Amino acid sequence: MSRIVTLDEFIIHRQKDFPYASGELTGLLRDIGVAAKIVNREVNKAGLVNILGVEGSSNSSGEEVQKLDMYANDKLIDCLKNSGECCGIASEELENFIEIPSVGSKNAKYVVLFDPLDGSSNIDVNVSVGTIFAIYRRKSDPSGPCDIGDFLQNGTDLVAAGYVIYGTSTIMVYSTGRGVNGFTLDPSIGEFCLSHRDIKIPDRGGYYSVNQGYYLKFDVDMRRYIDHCSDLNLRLRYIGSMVSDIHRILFQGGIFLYPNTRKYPQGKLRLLYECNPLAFIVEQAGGSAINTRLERIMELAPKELHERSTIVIGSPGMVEEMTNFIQRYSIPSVNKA
Ligand code: AHM
Ligand code: MG
Repeated sequence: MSRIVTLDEFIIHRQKDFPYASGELTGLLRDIGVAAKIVNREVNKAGLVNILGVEGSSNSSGEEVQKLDMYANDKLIDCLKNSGECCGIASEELENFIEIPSVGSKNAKYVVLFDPLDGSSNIDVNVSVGTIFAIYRRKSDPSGPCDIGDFLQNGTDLVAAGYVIYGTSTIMVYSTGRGVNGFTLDPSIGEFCLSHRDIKIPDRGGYYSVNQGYYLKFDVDMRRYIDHCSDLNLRLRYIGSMVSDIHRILFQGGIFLYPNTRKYPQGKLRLLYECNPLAFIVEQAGGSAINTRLERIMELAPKELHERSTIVIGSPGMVEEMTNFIQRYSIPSVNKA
């Protein structure tokens, strides 16, 4: 039997890959791992305690906030505050970023952005949800407070990103720019253990993921591509929890699309804490991620914290094929995001 490698061991071992690493990033990833275990505990007992359902307030985009969203948000903030490696946090559930006061004499070098519980409309019905995170090195002077410029960085500047899925098992997948690895939580020992080493996405797959209920609200190029997927007898899988759909595609191949609709002319998903970290993971695994203007997601220059983007992401052969449809069928006058 091969030896179990825990997340902590793996992170510390990998620290040696970075010539000037001094352990801060290692500490941050471990903090996120701890928060994920706490969130996992609550997600798993959500049916037993009064934590399900709508909290009653709205988030920065006017959507209903679920109780577990806020719980996950608070636990991530608490854990990231502890080690003093993070100087600022931005979250889907916070209108503005928050500054983290320095711990002792440490000048924290990193900011973290996250969607604490992606797919939260699924919580009440026991469907997988997940945490998505993105870590950047701050650009501002480390001796002072962080500023908005630290958060509005391109995906190409990401230092690390990943996600945790609270599903049939709880899995953390992350990358520091040297491949993608997955860790499954073993509840009996309370540790994330290396279970998926150096994940590589297949060039093509048998699945496509899109909210086909919006078919008539999509542009003609998107409709043609969806018809093509159907002609190929691809299987439609759409969980309503992007992180879970991407997780399946990472292993089995496929394509995920959230294009512009009439309701969301810029796309629905958030560039900074949904699209960019998942694009980073998928690219690191050999896949592709673009918007419907055929721009690479990771190269988009963000203008605001809660900016939305269209996205086409997944197996490289399928994203390329989708690109051909956009080039062939897009109507130039249509104002796409
Ligand atoms: P959330 O972060 O508020 O849960 O919203 C993001 C989610 C994605 O996980 C999912 O793919 C998408 O919204 C579903 O949206 P729709 O119901 O419009 O298809
Ligand atoms: Mg989300």
